[in-house]
This record gives sequence, structure tokens and C-alpha cells, in this order.
Amino acid sequence: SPAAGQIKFENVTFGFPGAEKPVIADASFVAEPGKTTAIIGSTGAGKTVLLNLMLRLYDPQEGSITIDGAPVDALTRAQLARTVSLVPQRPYLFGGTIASNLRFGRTDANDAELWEALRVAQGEDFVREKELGLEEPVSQGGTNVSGGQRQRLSIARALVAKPLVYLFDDSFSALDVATDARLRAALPDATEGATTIIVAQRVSTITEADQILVMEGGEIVGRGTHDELLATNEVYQEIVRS
Ligand code: DGT
Ligand code: MG
Repeated sequence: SPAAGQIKFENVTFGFPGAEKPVIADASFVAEPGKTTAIIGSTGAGKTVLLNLMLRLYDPQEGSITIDGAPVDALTRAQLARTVSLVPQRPYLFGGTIASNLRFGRTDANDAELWEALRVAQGEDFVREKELGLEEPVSQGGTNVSGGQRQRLSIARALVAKPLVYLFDDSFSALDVATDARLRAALPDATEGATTIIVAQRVSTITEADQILVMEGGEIVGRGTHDELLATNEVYQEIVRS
């Protein structure tokens, strides 16, 4: 079957060398193309490590991770980078211009595509205000760009790449609630057909997700829709109350 971007974890266990307790313990789930899978859980629960495992920043000690049935460790890192775009929890910009940063994942994207990605990522206005627009210089690390702007450029960069799989690691919690809402309203059209995985802190970011995974201490302790988890899962109820 053609590449679609289905991600499957089967009994994945991962621990850092020397640590006595695994950081991810026996995790199994499927994230389907065209659907949004959300991951929520307290700090240190293992959400970032789970996303990083998909990109093979580390490899699990046990279990398997596949994309469309193919083990991720059978893909080259270049193939993986074309298939999966991660918006990291701490976005990184390199020295260059706004345009070169946005084209990181797909060098042949034209300016109209960059503007469209910026529109979705709620970054269009601040780039238009720059004297040189898309050609505005960015210093290494993005130190001449505010944290919120870095976040939006990082989201736009992922959109420009048009991958099969989007991983958003806590990409929306630094945005104010109104911007978060506008971005998420624009996102489904922009990512249509892709597999979307969103790590979130705010429940309001993920209430519409097709599937929510609740993580605690490296384990997936609940899964379902918002309404299902609200009715049945104590950890989720606690997150909603807090
Ligand atoms: P967050 O971002 O604060 O909401 O927390 P999570 O859920 O993203 O947590 P995560 O995946 O960064 O960390 C899970 C656990 O793994 C936590 O106990 C810290 C530990 N850990 C993370 N990165 C490393 C690392 O590079 N080396 C070691 N030894 N431990 C790490
Ligand atoms: Mg994290």
C-alpha cells in the first residue's frame, strides 16, 4: 500500500543508560493517518522522549516502532526526516533568513508556500512587519526573534515540509489562548490527510483530538476521546481540574 504515515508502537520500553527505571514502559498505540492523536501528562511523564523515539533520536531496548508497517530503524535518517516533521519543545532557528529557516525541510518551496504556512502558524503579521519580510536575517539560535515568534516559525517550517507525520511537542502552550485557538482552527486543512500527534499542556488544545493518550511515569495510563476520559480516567480528571 502507498505510504500513508501510520505510526505504530508495540510494547516499547526505553530507558537512558545507567538509569534504573525506564522512561517509557511498555507503550503501545497506533496513530492513524488523517487523525489527531494527543498526548497529555505531567512534566517528566515521558512525552518528549516518546516523540523523540519516532525520530530515532534514541532506539528502544524492547518493542517495535513502525511507520506503515516498516520498522523505523529500517529507514535512513534522511527518509525519516522527509516523512516526519517534529516541532521541538524548544524550537531552534539557525543563522540565515526567515525564508531559509522555513525551507529547512523542503528547499524547493516557493514564497507563496512560505506565506501560506506562516498564515496557518499565525506568524504572517510579524513577518510582514519586518523590513525585509521573508528575507529578514535571523541570527544563530534565533536570538533576534522572540520566543513566541520562534515557536510560530518552527510550526510554519514543519508545515512547509508537508510530511506524512507531524509531531508537535508542546508547541501551542506558549501561545495565548486566542492565538492557540486560531492556529488549531487553521491546522486541519493545512495538515489534511497527515498523521498528527500533539503533545499538549492545556486540555482546551486537545478536546477535539480523535484519540488522547494520558501518560504518567512513562506509562500510557489512559486512552480515549476527551469525553470518554473525562468519564473514566482519574489521571485525566485531575489534569482537567488543575
Ligand atoms: P515536560 O516536557 O516537562 O512536560 O515533560 P515530558 O513528559 O516531555 O518528559 P520527558 O520525556 O522530557 O522526560 C521523561 C523522563 O526522562 C524524565 O524523568 C526526564 C528523563 N530524561 C529526559 N531526557 C533525558 C536525557 O537526555 N537523559 C536522561 N538521563 N534522562 C532524561
Ligand atoms: Mg517534554
